[in-house]
Amino acid sequence: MRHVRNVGILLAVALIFSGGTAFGQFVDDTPDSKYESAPAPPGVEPTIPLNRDDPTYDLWKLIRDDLSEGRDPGPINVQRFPGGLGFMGIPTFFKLPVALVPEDLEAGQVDVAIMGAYTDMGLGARGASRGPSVFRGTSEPYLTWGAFSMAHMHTLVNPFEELTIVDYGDAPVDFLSTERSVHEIRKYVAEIAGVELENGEHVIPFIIGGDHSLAYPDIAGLADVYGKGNVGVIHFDAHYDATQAMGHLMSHGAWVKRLIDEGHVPGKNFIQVGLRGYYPDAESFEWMRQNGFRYHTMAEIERRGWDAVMEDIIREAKDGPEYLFISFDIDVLDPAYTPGTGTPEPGGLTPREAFPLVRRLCAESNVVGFDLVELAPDRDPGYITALNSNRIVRECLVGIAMRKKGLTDEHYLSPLTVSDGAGGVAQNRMEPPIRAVEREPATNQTNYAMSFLFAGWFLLGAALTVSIVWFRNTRSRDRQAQPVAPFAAPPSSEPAVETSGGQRLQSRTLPRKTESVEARIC
Ligand SMILES: [Mn+2]
Repeated sequence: MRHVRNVGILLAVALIFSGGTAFGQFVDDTPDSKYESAPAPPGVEPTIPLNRDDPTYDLWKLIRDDLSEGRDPGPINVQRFPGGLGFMGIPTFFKLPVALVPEDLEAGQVDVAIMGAYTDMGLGARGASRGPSVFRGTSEPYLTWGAFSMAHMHTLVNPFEELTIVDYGDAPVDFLSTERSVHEIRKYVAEIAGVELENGEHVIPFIIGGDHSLAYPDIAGLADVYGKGNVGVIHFDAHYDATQAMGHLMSHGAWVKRLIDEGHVPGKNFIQVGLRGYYPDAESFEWMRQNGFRYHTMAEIERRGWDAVMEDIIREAKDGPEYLFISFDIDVLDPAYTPGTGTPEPGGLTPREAFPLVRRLCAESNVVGFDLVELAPDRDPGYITALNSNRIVRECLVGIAMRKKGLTDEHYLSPLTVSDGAGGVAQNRMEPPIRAVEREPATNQTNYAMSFLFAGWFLLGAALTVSIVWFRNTRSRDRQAQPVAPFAAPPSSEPAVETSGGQRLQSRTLPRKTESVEARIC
Protein backbone atom coordinates (compact mmCIF):
# COMPACT_ATOMS: atom_id res chain seq x y z
CA MET A 1 0.00 0.00 0.00
CA ARG A 2 2.68 2.44 1.07
CA HIS A 3 4.91 1.30 -1.74
CA VAL A 4 2.15 1.91 -4.27
CA ARG A 5 1.57 5.38 -2.88
CA ASN A 6 5.26 6.29 -3.08
CA VAL A 7 5.43 5.12 -6.68
CA GLY A 8 2.30 7.19 -7.38
CA ILE A 9 3.86 10.30 -5.91
CA LEU A 10 7.02 9.78 -7.96
CA LEU A 11 4.98 9.31 -11.13
CA ALA A 12 2.94 12.44 -10.40
CA VAL A 13 6.10 14.47 -9.85
CA ALA A 14 7.60 13.06 -13.05
CA LEU A 15 4.47 13.99 -15.01
CA ILE A 16 4.39 17.50 -13.62
CA PHE A 17 8.06 17.85 -14.42
CA SER A 18 7.75 16.65 -18.01
CA GLY A 19 4.61 18.77 -18.54
CA GLY A 20 6.40 21.79 -17.20
CA THR A 21 9.29 21.20 -19.57
CA ALA A 22 6.92 20.90 -22.48
CA PHE A 23 5.26 24.23 -21.71
CA GLY A 24 8.51 25.97 -21.06
CA GLN A 25 7.28 28.88 -18.98
CA PHE A 26 7.07 26.75 -15.81
CA VAL A 27 10.70 25.77 -15.84
CA ASP A 28 13.50 28.22 -15.88
CA ASP A 29 15.86 27.37 -18.69
CA THR A 30 17.84 30.58 -18.75
CA PRO A 31 21.45 29.40 -18.79
CA ASP A 32 22.98 32.36 -16.96
CA SER A 33 20.49 32.93 -14.16
CA LYS A 34 18.70 29.84 -12.95
CA TYR A 35 15.86 31.58 -11.08
CA GLU A 36 15.20 34.73 -13.06
CA SER A 37 11.71 34.76 -14.56
CA ALA A 38 10.93 38.43 -15.07
CA PRO A 39 10.24 40.33 -17.18
CA ALA A 40 8.07 37.68 -18.73
CA PRO A 41 7.94 37.70 -22.54
CA PRO A 42 4.57 38.51 -24.16
CA GLY A 43 2.07 35.70 -23.82
CA VAL A 44 3.87 34.08 -20.91
CA GLU A 45 2.43 34.28 -17.40
CA PRO A 46 4.82 36.04 -15.02
CA THR A 47 4.87 33.14 -12.63
CA ILE A 48 7.72 32.54 -10.26
CA PRO A 49 8.68 28.94 -10.96
CA LEU A 50 9.25 26.35 -8.29
CA ASN A 51 12.64 24.79 -7.87
CA ARG A 52 12.00 21.12 -8.31
CA ASP A 53 15.64 20.28 -7.65
CA ASP A 54 15.26 21.43 -4.08
CA PRO A 55 15.45 18.38 -1.80
CA THR A 56 12.54 19.77 0.27
CA TYR A 57 10.28 20.18 -2.78
CA ASP A 58 7.88 17.42 -1.64
CA LEU A 59 8.67 17.52 2.05
CA TRP A 60 5.18 18.72 2.98
CA LYS A 61 3.56 15.54 1.68
CA LEU A 62 6.17 13.05 2.73
CA ILE A 63 4.37 10.30 4.64
CA ARG A 64 6.14 8.05 7.12
CA ASP A 65 6.42 4.53 5.80
CA ASP A 66 6.17 2.81 9.19
CA LEU A 67 2.66 3.90 10.17
CA SER A 68 1.46 0.31 10.54
CA GLU A 69 4.68 -1.21 11.74
CA GLY A 70 4.62 -3.45 14.79
CA ARG A 71 0.90 -3.23 15.50
CA ASP A 72 -2.42 -4.71 14.50
CA PRO A 73 -4.61 -2.49 12.32
CA GLY A 74 -7.38 -0.57 14.10
CA PRO A 75 -7.98 2.73 15.93
CA ILE A 76 -5.36 3.56 18.55
CA ASN A 77 -6.56 5.08 21.81
CA VAL A 78 -3.83 7.48 22.89
CA GLN A 79 -5.54 8.66 26.09
CA ARG A 80 -4.22 7.36 29.38
CA PHE A 81 -7.49 7.99 31.23
CA PRO A 82 -11.02 6.96 30.22
CA GLY A 83 -12.33 10.50 30.65
CA GLY A 84 -11.60 14.03 31.75
CA LEU A 85 -12.33 17.66 31.00
CA GLY A 86 -11.81 19.19 27.58
CA PHE A 87 -8.49 20.83 28.40
CA MET A 88 -6.94 17.62 29.71
CA GLY A 89 -5.39 14.67 27.92
CA ILE A 90 -3.61 14.32 24.59
CA PRO A 91 -5.12 16.62 21.94
CA THR A 92 -7.13 14.76 19.31
CA PHE A 93 -10.55 15.69 17.90
CA PHE A 94 -12.95 15.21 20.84
CA LYS A 95 -10.10 13.21 22.47
CA LEU A 96 -10.97 10.34 20.14
CA PRO A 97 -8.72 7.43 19.16
CA VAL A 98 -6.38 7.93 16.21
CA ALA A 99 -6.34 6.10 12.87
CA LEU A 100 -3.39 6.50 10.51
CA VAL A 101 -4.02 4.28 7.47
CA PRO A 102 -7.15 3.01 5.67
CA GLU A 103 -6.56 -0.44 7.18
CA ASP A 104 -7.21 1.09 10.61
CA LEU A 105 -10.59 2.40 9.42
CA GLU A 106 -11.54 -0.97 8.01
CA ALA A 107 -10.37 -2.97 11.03
CA GLY A 108 -12.24 -0.65 13.39
CA GLN A 109 -15.36 -0.47 11.18
CA VAL A 110 -15.12 3.29 11.63
CA ASP A 111 -18.26 5.31 10.83
CA VAL A 112 -16.73 8.78 10.81
CA ALA A 113 -13.09 9.84 10.36
CA ILE A 114 -12.37 13.45 11.30
CA MET A 115 -9.39 15.04 9.58
CA GLY A 116 -7.77 18.46 9.67
CA ALA A 117 -6.73 20.45 6.61
CA TYR A 118 -5.15 23.80 7.35
CA THR A 119 -5.38 25.59 4.01
CA ASP A 120 -4.83 29.30 4.57
CA MET A 121 -3.73 30.84 1.27
CA GLY A 122 -7.19 31.02 -0.29
CA LEU A 123 -8.14 34.45 1.09
CA GLY A 124 -6.55 37.72 2.00
CA ALA A 125 -7.26 37.47 5.71
CA ARG A 126 -5.25 34.57 7.13
CA GLY A 127 -5.98 32.58 10.24
CA ALA A 128 -8.13 29.62 9.17
CA SER A 129 -5.12 27.28 9.38
CA ARG A 130 -5.54 27.26 13.16
CA GLY A 131 -9.01 25.72 12.98
CA PRO A 132 -7.99 22.08 13.47
CA SER A 133 -5.65 22.91 16.34
CA VAL A 134 -8.30 24.76 18.35
CA PHE A 135 -10.63 21.80 17.92
CA ARG A 136 -8.02 19.44 19.27
CA GLY A 137 -6.35 21.90 21.58
CA THR A 138 -5.91 21.39 25.26
CA SER A 139 -7.43 24.82 25.77
CA GLU A 140 -10.73 23.43 24.44
CA PRO A 141 -13.13 23.79 27.37
CA TYR A 142 -16.29 22.48 25.73
CA LEU A 143 -17.64 19.28 27.24
CA THR A 144 -15.81 16.11 27.99
CA TRP A 145 -14.80 12.84 26.46
CA GLY A 146 -14.57 9.15 27.04
CA ALA A 147 -16.41 7.71 30.02
CA PHE A 148 -18.01 11.06 30.78
CA SER A 149 -19.34 11.98 27.33
CA MET A 150 -23.04 12.65 27.45
CA ALA A 151 -26.04 12.39 25.17
CA HIS A 152 -27.24 15.41 23.20
CA MET A 153 -30.25 16.66 25.16
CA HIS A 154 -32.60 17.39 22.25
CA THR A 155 -32.48 13.78 21.10
CA LEU A 156 -30.81 11.95 23.99
CA VAL A 157 -28.49 10.38 21.45
CA ASN A 158 -24.76 10.22 22.18
CA PRO A 159 -22.82 10.04 18.90
CA PHE A 160 -19.64 9.01 20.69
CA GLU A 161 -21.40 5.85 21.90
CA GLU A 162 -23.51 5.10 18.83
CA LEU A 163 -20.75 5.64 16.27
CA THR A 164 -17.12 4.68 15.94
CA ILE A 165 -15.35 7.97 15.30
CA VAL A 166 -11.62 8.57 14.96
CA ASP A 167 -9.13 11.35 14.43
CA TYR A 168 -7.51 10.63 11.05
CA GLY A 169 -4.83 13.28 11.39
CA ASP A 170 -4.17 16.09 8.92
CA ALA A 171 -4.12 16.11 5.15
CA PRO A 172 -0.81 17.17 3.59
CA VAL A 173 -0.86 20.91 2.88
CA ASP A 174 1.81 23.08 1.27
CA PHE A 175 1.18 26.12 3.45
CA LEU A 176 2.54 28.38 0.68
CA SER A 177 0.28 27.10 -2.09
CA THR A 178 -3.41 26.34 -2.31
CA GLU A 179 -2.91 25.07 -5.86
CA ARG A 180 -0.46 22.39 -4.82
CA SER A 181 -2.43 21.43 -1.70
CA VAL A 182 -5.89 20.77 -3.07
CA HIS A 183 -4.90 17.72 -5.11
CA GLU A 184 -3.31 16.02 -2.13
CA ILE A 185 -6.31 16.82 0.07
CA ARG A 186 -8.60 15.35 -2.58
CA LYS A 187 -6.66 12.07 -2.51
CA TYR A 188 -6.79 12.05 1.29
CA VAL A 189 -10.58 12.55 1.37
CA ALA A 190 -11.05 9.83 -1.26
CA GLU A 191 -8.81 7.52 0.78
CA ILE A 192 -11.17 7.83 3.75
CA ALA A 193 -14.43 7.66 1.82
CA GLY A 194 -13.14 4.78 -0.28
CA VAL A 195 -13.15 2.41 2.69
CA GLU A 196 -16.27 0.28 2.51
CA LEU A 197 -17.64 -1.18 5.73
CA GLU A 198 -19.26 -4.57 6.32
CA ASN A 199 -22.71 -2.95 6.37
CA GLY A 200 -22.17 -1.62 2.83
CA GLU A 201 -21.71 1.99 3.99
CA HIS A 202 -18.53 3.95 3.43
CA VAL A 203 -16.50 5.82 6.04
CA ILE A 204 -17.74 9.42 6.30
CA PRO A 205 -14.96 12.04 6.20
CA PHE A 206 -15.40 15.14 8.38
CA ILE A 207 -12.93 17.81 7.33
CA ILE A 208 -12.04 20.60 9.73
CA GLY A 209 -10.52 23.58 7.95
CA GLY A 210 -8.86 25.54 6.89
CA ASP A 211 -10.21 28.12 4.46
CA HIS A 212 -13.06 27.34 2.09
CA SER A 213 -10.75 26.36 -0.80
CA LEU A 214 -11.03 23.00 0.92
CA ALA A 215 -14.53 22.33 -0.33
CA TYR A 216 -13.20 21.77 -3.85
CA PRO A 217 -10.97 18.80 -2.93
CA ASP A 218 -13.50 17.58 -0.37
CA ILE A 219 -16.35 17.32 -2.87
CA ALA A 220 -14.20 16.27 -5.83
CA GLY A 221 -12.69 13.57 -3.59
CA LEU A 222 -16.17 12.25 -2.76
CA ALA A 223 -17.13 12.39 -6.44
CA ASP A 224 -14.04 10.23 -7.11
CA VAL A 225 -15.60 7.60 -4.82
CA TYR A 226 -19.34 7.94 -5.54
CA GLY A 227 -19.16 9.16 -9.13
CA LYS A 228 -19.49 12.58 -10.76
CA GLY A 229 -22.95 14.04 -10.27
CA ASN A 230 -23.86 11.57 -7.52
CA VAL A 231 -23.15 13.89 -4.58
CA GLY A 232 -25.40 16.89 -3.88
CA VAL A 233 -24.14 19.83 -1.82
CA ILE A 234 -25.73 21.93 0.91
CA HIS A 235 -23.58 25.01 1.12
CA PHE A 236 -23.94 27.18 4.23
CA ASP A 237 -22.26 30.52 3.65
CA ALA A 238 -22.73 34.27 3.67
CA HIS A 239 -21.04 34.21 0.23
CA TYR A 240 -21.70 32.28 -2.95
CA ASP A 241 -18.03 31.44 -3.65
CA ALA A 242 -18.35 31.13 -7.43
CA THR A 243 -16.17 34.07 -8.40
CA GLN A 244 -12.73 33.79 -9.88
CA ALA A 245 -11.30 37.06 -8.73
CA MET A 246 -8.04 38.20 -10.32
CA GLY A 247 -8.02 35.15 -12.55
CA HIS A 248 -7.48 32.64 -9.76
CA LEU A 249 -9.15 29.34 -10.54
CA MET A 250 -8.78 28.22 -6.96
CA SER A 251 -9.37 30.22 -3.80
CA HIS A 252 -11.80 30.28 -0.90
CA GLY A 253 -14.20 32.18 -3.16
CA ALA A 254 -13.73 30.18 -6.39
CA TRP A 255 -14.34 26.55 -5.48
CA VAL A 256 -18.05 26.45 -6.39
CA LYS A 257 -17.45 27.52 -9.99
CA ARG A 258 -14.61 25.07 -10.33
CA LEU A 259 -16.78 22.16 -9.12
CA ILE A 260 -19.52 23.15 -11.57
CA ASP A 261 -17.12 23.72 -14.49
CA GLU A 262 -15.45 20.36 -13.95
CA GLY A 263 -18.83 18.61 -13.69
CA HIS A 264 -18.46 17.19 -10.18
CA VAL A 265 -21.79 18.65 -9.07
CA PRO A 266 -24.61 19.77 -11.40
CA GLY A 267 -25.94 23.22 -10.46
CA LYS A 268 -29.40 21.86 -9.64
CA ASN A 269 -27.85 19.76 -6.87
CA PHE A 270 -26.25 22.80 -5.31
CA ILE A 271 -28.27 24.37 -2.48
CA GLN A 272 -26.98 27.54 -0.85
CA VAL A 273 -28.15 28.83 2.53
CA GLY A 274 -27.57 32.17 4.24
CA LEU A 275 -26.38 34.44 1.39
CA ARG A 276 -26.31 38.14 2.28
CA GLY A 277 -24.32 41.31 2.11
CA TYR A 278 -22.87 42.22 -1.29
CA TYR A 279 -21.81 39.02 -2.94
CA PRO A 280 -23.25 37.59 -5.27
CA ASP A 281 -24.19 40.58 -7.40
CA ALA A 282 -26.94 40.65 -10.07
CA GLU A 283 -24.76 39.04 -12.74
CA SER A 284 -23.75 36.27 -10.33
CA PHE A 285 -27.38 35.60 -9.40
CA GLU A 286 -28.12 35.26 -13.11
CA TRP A 287 -25.27 32.75 -13.45
CA MET A 288 -26.65 30.77 -10.50
CA ARG A 289 -30.13 30.70 -12.03
CA GLN A 290 -28.80 29.66 -15.42
CA ASN A 291 -27.05 26.75 -13.75
CA GLY A 292 -30.17 25.72 -11.84
CA PHE A 293 -28.88 26.57 -8.36
CA ARG A 294 -31.31 26.56 -5.48
CA TYR A 295 -30.52 29.23 -2.94
CA HIS A 296 -32.02 30.74 0.21
CA THR A 297 -30.82 34.23 1.00
CA MET A 298 -31.21 35.94 4.36
CA ALA A 299 -33.68 38.25 2.61
CA GLU A 300 -35.91 35.23 1.93
CA ILE A 301 -35.48 33.96 5.48
CA GLU A 302 -36.45 37.38 6.87
CA ARG A 303 -39.57 37.44 4.70
CA ARG A 304 -40.79 33.86 5.05
CA GLY A 305 -39.41 32.93 8.47
CA TRP A 306 -36.84 30.30 9.31
CA ASP A 307 -39.18 27.35 9.85
CA ALA A 308 -40.66 27.61 6.35
CA VAL A 309 -37.26 27.95 4.70
CA MET A 310 -35.80 25.14 6.79
CA GLU A 311 -38.54 22.77 5.62
CA ASP A 312 -37.79 23.74 2.00
CA ILE A 313 -34.09 23.03 2.45
CA ILE A 314 -34.78 19.61 4.00
CA ARG A 315 -37.10 18.78 1.11
CA GLU A 316 -34.63 20.01 -1.52
CA ALA A 317 -31.84 17.99 0.10
CA LYS A 318 -33.89 14.85 -0.54
CA ASP A 319 -34.74 15.96 -4.07
CA GLY A 320 -31.40 15.16 -5.65
CA PRO A 321 -28.77 12.47 -5.84
CA GLU A 322 -28.50 9.69 -3.31
CA TYR A 323 -25.54 11.20 -1.46
CA LEU A 324 -25.18 14.55 0.23
CA PHE A 325 -22.24 16.68 1.31
CA ILE A 326 -22.53 19.59 3.75
CA SER A 327 -20.07 22.43 3.48
CA PHE A 328 -20.44 24.71 6.48
CA ASP A 329 -18.69 28.08 6.31
CA ILE A 330 -18.87 29.33 9.87
CA ASP A 331 -19.46 32.87 8.54
CA VAL A 332 -23.03 31.86 7.70
CA LEU A 333 -23.68 32.55 11.38
CA ASP A 334 -23.98 36.16 12.43
CA PRO A 335 -20.63 37.72 13.48
CA ALA A 336 -22.13 38.09 16.96
CA TYR A 337 -21.59 34.33 17.22
CA THR A 338 -18.53 34.11 14.97
CA PRO A 339 -16.11 37.00 15.39
CA GLY A 340 -13.26 34.61 14.54
CA THR A 341 -13.57 34.33 10.78
CA GLY A 342 -11.84 35.92 7.79
CA THR A 343 -14.78 37.52 5.97
CA PRO A 344 -17.53 38.29 8.51
CA GLU A 345 -20.89 39.58 7.24
CA PRO A 346 -23.56 41.00 9.59
CA GLY A 347 -27.15 39.80 9.59
CA GLY A 348 -26.59 36.06 9.57
CA LEU A 349 -28.14 32.95 11.05
CA THR A 350 -28.31 32.35 14.77
CA PRO A 351 -26.96 29.13 16.27
CA ARG A 352 -30.55 28.22 17.23
CA GLU A 353 -31.48 28.33 13.54
CA ALA A 354 -28.43 26.48 12.24
CA PHE A 355 -28.19 23.69 14.83
CA PRO A 356 -31.53 21.98 14.13
CA LEU A 357 -31.09 22.26 10.35
CA VAL A 358 -27.62 20.68 10.42
CA ARG A 359 -28.84 17.95 12.78
CA ARG A 360 -31.89 17.25 10.64
CA LEU A 361 -29.93 17.16 7.38
CA CYS A 362 -27.51 14.63 8.88
CA ALA A 363 -30.35 12.52 10.33
CA GLU A 364 -32.89 12.73 7.53
CA SER A 365 -30.56 12.66 4.48
CA ASN A 366 -27.72 10.40 3.42
CA VAL A 367 -24.79 12.62 4.37
CA VAL A 368 -21.50 11.11 3.18
CA GLY A 369 -19.21 14.00 4.05
CA PHE A 370 -19.04 17.25 5.99
CA ASP A 371 -16.64 20.14 6.24
CA LEU A 372 -16.43 23.05 8.63
CA VAL A 373 -14.34 25.90 7.27
CA GLU A 374 -13.19 29.49 7.85
CA LEU A 375 -12.81 29.17 11.61
CA ALA A 376 -9.98 31.60 12.46
CA PRO A 377 -9.67 31.23 16.23
CA ASP A 378 -6.82 33.69 16.68
CA ARG A 379 -9.20 36.51 15.71
CA ASP A 380 -11.50 35.55 18.57
CA PRO A 381 -9.84 35.41 21.97
CA GLY A 382 -13.32 35.01 23.46
CA TYR A 383 -13.59 31.43 22.09
CA ILE A 384 -17.13 32.11 20.81
CA THR A 385 -16.43 31.02 17.22
CA ALA A 386 -14.66 27.81 18.21
CA LEU A 387 -17.49 26.97 20.61
CA ASN A 388 -20.16 27.38 17.93
CA SER A 389 -18.02 25.52 15.37
CA ASN A 390 -17.60 22.65 17.78
CA ARG A 391 -21.34 22.48 18.32
CA ILE A 392 -22.10 22.56 14.58
CA VAL A 393 -19.86 19.52 14.07
CA ARG A 394 -21.50 17.79 17.03
CA GLU A 395 -24.97 18.46 15.60
CA CYS A 396 -24.08 16.57 12.44
CA LEU A 397 -22.47 13.74 14.40
CA VAL A 398 -25.69 13.48 16.44
CA GLY A 399 -27.71 13.39 13.20
CA ILE A 400 -25.58 10.61 11.74
CA ALA A 401 -25.91 8.66 14.98
CA MET A 402 -29.71 9.18 14.88
CA ARG A 403 -29.77 7.83 11.34
CA LYS A 404 -27.83 4.77 12.41
CA LYS A 405 -30.37 4.19 15.22
CA GLY A 406 -33.29 4.61 12.83
CA LEU A 407 -34.44 7.95 14.32
CA THR A 408 -35.09 9.55 10.94
CA ASP A 409 -38.60 10.92 11.51
CA GLU A 410 -38.99 14.55 10.50
CA HIS A 411 -37.67 16.78 13.26
CA TYR A 412 -37.33 13.96 15.78
CA LEU A 413 -36.91 15.12 19.36
CA SER A 414 -36.77 12.96 22.46
CA PRO A 415 -40.20 12.63 24.15
CA LEU A 416 -38.44 13.06 27.49
CA THR A 417 -36.90 16.35 26.43
CA VAL A 418 -39.92 18.04 24.87
CA SER A 419 -43.33 18.47 26.44
CA ASP A 420 -44.70 20.97 23.93
CA GLY A 421 -45.79 23.49 26.53
CA ALA A 422 -47.46 20.99 28.83
CA GLY A 423 -44.66 20.78 31.38
CA GLY A 424 -42.75 17.63 32.18
CA VAL A 425 -45.37 16.07 34.53
CA ALA A 426 -48.39 16.64 32.33
CA GLN A 427 -46.86 15.51 29.04
CA ASN A 428 -48.78 12.22 28.99
CA ARG A 429 -52.09 14.06 28.90
CA MET A 430 -51.19 16.29 25.96
CA GLU A 431 -51.38 15.65 22.27
CA PRO A 432 -48.41 16.99 20.28
CA PRO A 433 -49.72 20.31 18.91
CA ILE A 434 -47.41 20.92 15.95
CA ARG A 435 -45.04 18.17 14.98
CA ALA A 436 -45.16 14.42 15.35
CA VAL A 437 -43.18 13.67 18.47
CA GLU A 438 -42.93 10.11 19.72
CA ARG A 439 -44.51 9.62 23.14
CA GLU A 440 -44.96 6.82 25.58
CA PRO A 441 -48.68 5.92 25.70
CA ALA A 442 -50.38 6.82 29.00
CA THR A 443 -50.97 3.64 30.98
CA ASN A 444 -53.69 2.86 33.54
CA GLN A 445 -50.99 2.40 36.15
CA THR A 446 -49.75 5.92 35.53
CA ASN A 447 -53.24 7.36 35.90
CA TYR A 448 -53.86 5.47 39.18
CA ALA A 449 -50.54 6.63 40.54
CA MET A 450 -51.36 10.25 39.67
CA SER A 451 -54.80 9.97 41.37
CA PHE A 452 -53.27 8.63 44.58
CA LEU A 453 -50.66 11.35 44.52
CA PHE A 454 -53.23 14.14 44.21
CA ALA A 455 -55.46 12.58 46.92
CA GLY A 456 -52.46 12.37 49.24
CA TRP A 457 -51.57 16.02 48.70
CA PHE A 458 -55.19 17.06 49.36
CA LEU A 459 -55.40 15.16 52.68
CA LEU A 460 -52.03 16.53 53.81
CA GLY A 461 -53.13 20.10 53.01
CA ALA A 462 -56.41 19.69 54.93
CA ALA A 463 -54.59 18.30 57.97
CA LEU A 464 -52.10 21.20 57.94
CA THR A 465 -54.91 23.80 57.75
CA VAL A 466 -56.74 22.26 60.75
CA SER A 467 -53.49 22.16 62.76
CA ILE A 468 -52.65 25.83 62.06
CA VAL A 469 -56.15 27.04 63.04
CA TRP A 470 -56.06 25.02 66.30
CA PHE A 471 -52.55 26.28 67.17
CA ARG A 472 -53.42 29.95 66.55
CA ASN A 473 -56.53 29.70 68.70
CA THR A 474 -54.54 28.16 71.57
CA ARG A 475 -51.83 30.90 71.35
CA SER A 476 -54.33 33.77 71.44
CA ARG A 477 -56.01 32.25 74.51
CA ASP A 478 -52.63 32.04 76.33
CA ARG A 479 -51.72 35.67 75.43
CA GLN A 480 -55.01 37.00 76.76
CA ALA A 481 -54.36 35.20 80.08
CA GLN A 482 -50.93 36.97 80.69
CA PRO A 483 -50.75 40.48 82.32
CA VAL A 484 -49.17 43.23 80.09
CA ALA A 485 -45.81 44.62 81.39
CA PRO A 486 -46.03 48.39 82.02
CA PHE A 487 -42.48 49.36 80.69
CA ALA A 488 -41.60 46.78 77.98
CA ALA A 489 -38.33 47.44 75.98
CA PRO A 490 -38.76 48.28 72.23
CA PRO A 491 -38.11 45.15 70.11
CA SER A 492 -34.88 44.47 68.06
CA SER A 493 -33.04 47.77 68.43
CA GLU A 494 -29.76 46.25 69.66
CA PRO A 495 -26.45 47.59 68.22
CA ALA A 496 -24.50 45.55 65.66
CA VAL A 497 -21.13 43.93 66.35
CA GLU A 498 -18.18 43.97 63.93
CA THR A 499 -16.60 40.51 63.83
CA SER A 500 -12.96 39.80 62.95
CA GLY A 501 -13.92 38.85 59.38
CA GLY A 502 -15.63 42.19 58.79
CA GLN A 503 -19.05 40.57 58.86
CA ARG A 504 -21.72 42.53 60.73
CA LEU A 505 -24.02 40.50 62.94
CA GLN A 506 -26.92 41.57 65.12
CA SER A 507 -25.86 41.03 68.75
CA ARG A 508 -29.15 39.32 69.52
CA THR A 509 -28.13 36.51 67.19
CA LEU A 510 -24.93 35.86 69.18
CA PRO A 511 -24.64 33.61 72.25
CA ARG A 512 -24.72 35.22 75.70
CA LYS A 513 -20.92 35.44 76.21
CA THR A 514 -20.67 38.09 73.43
CA GLU A 515 -22.23 40.61 75.79
CA SER A 516 -18.75 41.24 77.27
CA VAL A 517 -17.28 41.74 73.76
CA GLU A 518 -19.97 44.26 73.06
CA ALA A 519 -19.09 46.10 76.28
CA ARG A 520 -15.37 46.30 75.31
CA ILE A 521 -16.13 47.71 71.86
CA CYS A 522 -18.27 50.38 73.35
MN1 LIG B 1 -17.94 32.73 3.32
